[in-house]
Amino acid sequence: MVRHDILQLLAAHPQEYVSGERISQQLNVTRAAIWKQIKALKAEGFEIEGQTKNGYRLLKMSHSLNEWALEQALTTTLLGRTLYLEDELASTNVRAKELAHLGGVHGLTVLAKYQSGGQGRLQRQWESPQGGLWMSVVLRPDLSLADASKLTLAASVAIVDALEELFQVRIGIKWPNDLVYKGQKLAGILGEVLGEWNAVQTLILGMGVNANFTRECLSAPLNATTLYEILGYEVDLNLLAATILKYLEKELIFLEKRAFERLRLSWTERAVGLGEEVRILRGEQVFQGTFKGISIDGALLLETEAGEKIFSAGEVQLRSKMSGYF
Ligand code: BT5
Repeated sequence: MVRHDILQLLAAHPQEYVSGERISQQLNVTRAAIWKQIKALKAEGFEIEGQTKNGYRLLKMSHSLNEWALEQALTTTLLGRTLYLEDELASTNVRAKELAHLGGVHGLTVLAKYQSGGQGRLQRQWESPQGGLWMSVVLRPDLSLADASKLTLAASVAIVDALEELFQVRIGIKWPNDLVYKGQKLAGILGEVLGEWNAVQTLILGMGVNANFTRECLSAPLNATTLYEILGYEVDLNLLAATILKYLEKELIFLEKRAFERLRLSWTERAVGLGEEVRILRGEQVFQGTFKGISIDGALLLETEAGEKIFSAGEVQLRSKMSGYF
């Protein structure tokens, strides 16, 4: 793509002018075509200075999602190496499922700048305005169906670690898969097993992080926050996506080596509410006890007066005893 070739050329000479003539010769495109592409790049958020005499120079990379910039930021071997980035999709999970059915490879990653029908678990909605990180990865790991829930645990850990590395913020995991900052939801994960989990096992791992938008972009009743609210500046979404994929790949390698206990401990270290008195809601039933931790399958362990009880995600909701949320 000419646009990416121009970027590549400018990025190879940071802070320096590259003449229009040179770009035109090297890429075999007209000066008018270059100007058009530079305009498009600026609209994507790249800061490019153009001078009639000297040519163009790249001053700042874009913080919005861009295929080329994301590829530059990737350090993974498999995850994100096949990439689809769209301006708008109903849901990246739905698109990833379609691509998986068409033979999409392990690690194939779908991103959208905006989702018109973002999905949460159990048919719930996920609000996905512009500026967020809405990403789904197709995984065909060397694991069994029983291990599927471990992958969503791994995704939670990967997001927490990426945010800590990049922004030194400490995010908590609220069982099973809410990522929260001071009790407010910052990110969520939707893991979906595809079709039959036989010889080829496929799971779609959807990750949504509220990033470069204000709290007002989400509907009022949500107990939510965004990276912009926490940090006070816009983050580089390409770097964020690449760093999450880096940690996810690392967790996946451990999981495939059956190093499950390590993941359980990583998850537990990042969990909120451990050791606290909590209530578990299962339909009309309410259980009360101490949140002891999780089993390796991601089931919640609750110590009640009647002994230890185990709850798997999906069927129940966790509530702090005092307030609605942690
Ligand atoms: C989740 O569901 O938390 C999973 C969210 C997964 C979203 C990603 S984005 C990329 C991929 N493509 C998709 O279509 N989905 C995935 P759950 O635990 O069921 O939480 C859903 C609930 O969170 C909703 O019922 C709202 O109460 C709340 N919510 C909705 N949008 C939110 C947002 N942007 N931030 C915080 N909370 C939100």
